[in-house]
Amino acid sequence: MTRISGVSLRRVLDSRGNPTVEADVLTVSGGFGRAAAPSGASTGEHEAIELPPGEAIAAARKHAVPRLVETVHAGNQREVDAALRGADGTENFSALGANSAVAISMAAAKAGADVLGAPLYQHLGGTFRGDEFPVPLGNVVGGGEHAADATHIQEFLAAPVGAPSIQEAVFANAAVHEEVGELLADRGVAAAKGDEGAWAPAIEDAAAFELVAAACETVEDEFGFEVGFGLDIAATELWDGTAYQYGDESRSPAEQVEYVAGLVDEYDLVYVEDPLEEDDFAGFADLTDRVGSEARSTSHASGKGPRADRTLVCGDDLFVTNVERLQQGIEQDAGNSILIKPNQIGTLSAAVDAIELATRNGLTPVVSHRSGETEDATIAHLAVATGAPFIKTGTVGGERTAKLNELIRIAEDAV
Ligand code: 2PG
Ligand code: MG
Repeated sequence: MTRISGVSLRRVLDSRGNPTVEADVLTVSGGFGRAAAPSGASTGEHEAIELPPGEAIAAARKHAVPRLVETVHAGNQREVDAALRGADGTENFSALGANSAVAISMAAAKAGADVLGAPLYQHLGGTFRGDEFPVPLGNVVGGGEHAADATHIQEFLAAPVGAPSIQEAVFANAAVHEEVGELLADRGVAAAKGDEGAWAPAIEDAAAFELVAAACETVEDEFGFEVGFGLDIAATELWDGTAYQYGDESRSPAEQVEYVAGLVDEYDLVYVEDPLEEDDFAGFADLTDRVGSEARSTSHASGKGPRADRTLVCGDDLFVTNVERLQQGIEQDAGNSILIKPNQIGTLSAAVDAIELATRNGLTPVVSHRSGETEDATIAHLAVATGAPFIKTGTVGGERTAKLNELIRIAEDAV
């Protein structure tokens, strides 16, 4: 019933105004799924390859579509993704483009769910899926590759770890975003928004820490549960081959570990992503040893749950959702968390493999958007289906709220 009868591909707009790949998958019984590939700006060296959308579409039409149509079942995700791998024939989707691959992979999953009449999270997660909901990490201030003349640290992320429901968590993050906007206005600082909708003011990182800490505290009091915060340092973008460059300030790898450990202590950070450059497994291990194994010292006892009990040291560019790189991290104790971005690896099956390997080894998976996004909400379903404890998907802006509002709808259905 889920046998694929057609695949169509087109170029659509992403949130940065760039073209990206959208795929439709049809089944013989009339099932339909549509999905679009996101696109990163601070991309890791070891990610699967994103081709220019026109090229990726032409390659997929030539090599992938003939393998899928009339042969493969949309309801069998492993079969779909193996066909995509076979059509590509490289290690990193450089022939097909990870953008075509992931769009087809996600569209097939939706077509499979459609035939079954099940919501996507249920189709992907099955009946033994838990009923845990991810805590949304919400970007409220940022710079780096996502905004010019703003903070060096790419993302300051609100983390409402004490929220009793996904809905309250989502609204708490929006409240932190609003509060930061008001604090900036009070100080007379003009601020545009970066690629993910976070404020992008021309302020020092130190000032951003004070603003975000104050805003989280205000929202915590207002909502009555713990609202901590975290960072995506995106350190590869600061790394010049010898040191980390923060404008006029420079930090050696050892100083970087010291600096980040100090920030974790001072601000009781819930989460630190990419604190070191993308090949520094040893540095990740060092920092994880310093801050990732002990209980957080939060003074805000309210609602403190198991999700907030240790600082997550998360590998994004380090692991690139790749089980081989994750395995290396596991062997070296480099990090205690992995960011999961399906387009970094090209298929939903490979993303689920990374989540499962992480979970089996005590690492926390965090499902994530990209800075360039569309209205596609597949990652909301993936996070719920796999019981991922966190999802990073922005705070405001239509392409971000598409995922957040979908989580609210899923919760109504699933809890
Ligand atoms: C990141 C992401 C998403 P980009 O670094 O984690 O926030 O950014 O998509 O630009 O890689
Ligand atoms: Mg990152």
